[in-house]
Amino acid sequence: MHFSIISVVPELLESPLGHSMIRRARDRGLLEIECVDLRTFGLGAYRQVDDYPYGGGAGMVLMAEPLVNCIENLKRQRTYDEIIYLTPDGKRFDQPMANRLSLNLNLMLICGHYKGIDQRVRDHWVSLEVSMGDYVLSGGEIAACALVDAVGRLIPGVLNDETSALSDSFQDGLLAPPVYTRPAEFRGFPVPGILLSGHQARIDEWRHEQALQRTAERRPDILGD
Ligand code: 6GU
Repeated sequence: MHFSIISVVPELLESPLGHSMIRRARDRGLLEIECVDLRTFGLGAYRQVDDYPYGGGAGMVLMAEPLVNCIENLKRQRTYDEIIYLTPDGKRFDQPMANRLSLNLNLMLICGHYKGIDQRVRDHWVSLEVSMGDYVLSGGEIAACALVDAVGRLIPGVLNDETSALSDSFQDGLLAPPVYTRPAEFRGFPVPGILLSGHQARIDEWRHEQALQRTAERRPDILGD
């Protein structure tokens, strides 16, 4: 799977996408991530990428021309399944959306900055607008990293234990149950005895009950009925 990420601060993308699982997926060729500096397509001697908003108001707007030149340059190199703009007024990202996006071959991500991007780019070039939640980040880069991580880890072979994505919180509509590791007692606090019992069927049942209970307590909104 290939991601092309357009940003005015590509440095922000490097570390989050350069370690751990995502790094290993890239090293193994399961995941390609290309970060494109929008400034490369900036206009004039100063490589201008933003300008004042028509009608006035605070903040700058990313101009249509550098952005569309960048998008068109990328589109000459591959066929994108989606051109995604990361924005707080987009469709809320969730596990089902991550699952759907993981079925694609090529995704382009556009990180906005300042007051956003010229609306004409959104209207005529962007195919999907995605938000990471109801709060405002100062740019789309951290949101893009979250999307690439959530989607990238679903690509077959990326996780060491391929079944482990299936037991994630949200993947079955429930939060994940609590987990414990050694020692069996820590500062007087024991691990629930059932986990040491060796009865796999009862352990599975206990985990399911814990997941239900945790979801009911913390996220009753995601419980169907
Ligand atoms: Cl995708 N971008 C920005 N700038 N802020 C956000 C967001 C995205 N999602 C939530 N807040």
